[in-house]
Amino acid sequence: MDLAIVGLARSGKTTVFKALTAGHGSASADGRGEAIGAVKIPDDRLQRLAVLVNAKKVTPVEVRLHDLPALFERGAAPSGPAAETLARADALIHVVRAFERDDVPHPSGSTDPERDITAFDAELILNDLAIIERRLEKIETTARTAKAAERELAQREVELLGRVKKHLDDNEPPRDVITDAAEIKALANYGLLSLKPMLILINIGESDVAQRDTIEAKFRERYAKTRTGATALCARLEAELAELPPAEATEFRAEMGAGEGATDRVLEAVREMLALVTFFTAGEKDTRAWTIPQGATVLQAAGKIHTDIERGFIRAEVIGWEKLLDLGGHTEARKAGQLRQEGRTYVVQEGDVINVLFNV
Ligand SMILES: Nc1nc2c(ncn2[C@@H]2O[C@H](COP(=O)(O)OP(=O)(O)OP(=O)(O)O)[C@@H](O)[C@H]2O)c(=O)[nH]1
Ligand SMILES: [Mg+2]
Repeated sequence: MDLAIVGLARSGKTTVFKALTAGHGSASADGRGEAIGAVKIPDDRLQRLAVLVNAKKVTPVEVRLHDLPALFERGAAPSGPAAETLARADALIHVVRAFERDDVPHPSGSTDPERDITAFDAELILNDLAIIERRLEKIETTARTAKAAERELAQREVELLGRVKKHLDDNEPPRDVITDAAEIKALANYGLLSLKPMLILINIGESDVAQRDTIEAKFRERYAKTRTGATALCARLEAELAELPPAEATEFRAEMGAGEGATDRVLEAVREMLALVTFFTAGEKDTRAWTIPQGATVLQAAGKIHTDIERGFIRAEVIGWEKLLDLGGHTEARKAGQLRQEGRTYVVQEGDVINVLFNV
């Protein structure tokens, strides 16, 4: 999963990146000047499953975070490596400045998170309108003149793009209204930024840390929708805490009323926003956690593991992680008649341990 950290200049993007990646895997520059950090999602269930099957290797879900430069400076559309990263990203983390600091001037002269959220969305919308208008111009001719099969495809595309455009014209980011998986897939190649799920991350000042929950609730109420999430944290404090030994960090957190760690909270907010479920494969060689969209079938889960496994799918043996641990393993679960045999249309549930039987 790739998450792009975006926002206006000096909103705290790099500080958020540091807070989320420090002490969690590697941060590296990719040679183009963009920092990339890999964060492994901590999951206690996975660790326990690995112990149960005596796994040689444990593979958590990995999230790649990309720290991007400020977008839309002087109204310019994203270009070069930043544009590529944005196009590939599964979701955006929009860092919004809510901290006050005289020595770090805000590009608009004052701190006003609501204004910045609206302004940033307006930039995303403008960017996408230009893309859609260019595409519509090209394809409208095809929709009128091409041979029947091609014409029908083009007409369908014109219809879908027209609908997206209507939302953009109304200043409404389509991420919250175009939610049909097939439609999102059909639009995937355009790189529409306002269609990407977005977590609004309110970067609060140190003096507001004790009010974090209240602030977060306020922004959630106002902005959280289908594929827009909202959370609040003090990036600078979190970046500093992330550098401390865990025990010390916990003590500081308690003293400051800073709650749980930033990484866990942000990743949980992303998971919730993307409506992902986690499933496990409990192999001796490798016990692994995976994520797929809510409502996905076990056949899609198989495809995530390997396309060969999807192609040769016969059936899947499925059991909830807790039940598997209670029973003591797959052999015991089978004996107890608790290892369910599921066909390709079975909808994967949170915490399922899945073993796909397949032939190649
Ligand atoms: N007081 C305070 N300062 C912060 C906080 N987050 C960031 N800053 C400061 O704001 C300045 C800008 O932070 P960066 O993380 O570099 O911001 P950025 O969005 O990456 O900036 P650009 O990449 O230049 O657009 C730095 O001096 C940070 O220390 C915060 O939560 N509280
Ligand atoms: Mg930066």
